[in-house]
Amino acid sequence: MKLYTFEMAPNPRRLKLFMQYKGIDIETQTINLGDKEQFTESYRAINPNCTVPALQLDDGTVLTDVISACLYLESLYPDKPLLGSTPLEQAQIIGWDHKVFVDGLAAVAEMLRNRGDFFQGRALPGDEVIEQIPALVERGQQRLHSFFQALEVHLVERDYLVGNAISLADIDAFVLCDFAGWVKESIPEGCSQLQAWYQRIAKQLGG
Ligand SMILES: N[C@@H](CCC(=O)N[C@@H](CS)C(=O)NCC(=O)O)C(=O)O
Repeated sequence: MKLYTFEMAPNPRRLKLFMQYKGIDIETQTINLGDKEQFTESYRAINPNCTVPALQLDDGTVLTDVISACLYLESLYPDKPLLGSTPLEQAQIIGWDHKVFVDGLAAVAEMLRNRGDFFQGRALPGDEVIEQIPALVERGQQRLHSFFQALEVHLVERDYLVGNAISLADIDAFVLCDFAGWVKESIPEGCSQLQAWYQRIAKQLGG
């Protein structure tokens, strides 16, 4: 297997933390998004979507979504499960992970990509020209604030988003909290449950 990634970007970081927690080590090649290496012909041949991460399997199949790479790796490396141990846990983890992606990570991406020169014509990932819509910056901020509140409410009397152990949903929400810093947002002062959960997850992920 070979992993194409750019570790500091949020989606690659989700997969990195998942693999790190489970002790999975895979040959890795960096695709530098800062230098726009995702658009080179050689990388397009691996992932025509021009996004990272991409996990290339030994038979040449390429998984281009974090969730599919995690599901695949969880089957190969079942120790320290991060996708649940019962059918109900599995369903709830996928549900929360979906919310984190759509309501959290996408909200920050909406704020980040709809302003500034770097993302001009690239308001969404991929090589299609998508113009920025500056009004989406404020909408993204509203969505992010609502989601932080939703997490705060959910975490009352809970140590983890689902069940009694860390899961991919926690890892992805943790990445979201750090990604919010890219648009100068952070866990709101009043969200004490979320703050405590963040410290708990940071400790388990090793800082
Ligand atoms: N559906 C993909 C999304 C991956 C994605 O959007 N990755 C971003 C980095 S966080 C990317 O490659 N962006 C390339 C670009 O902005 O051109 C997944 O779930 O992994």
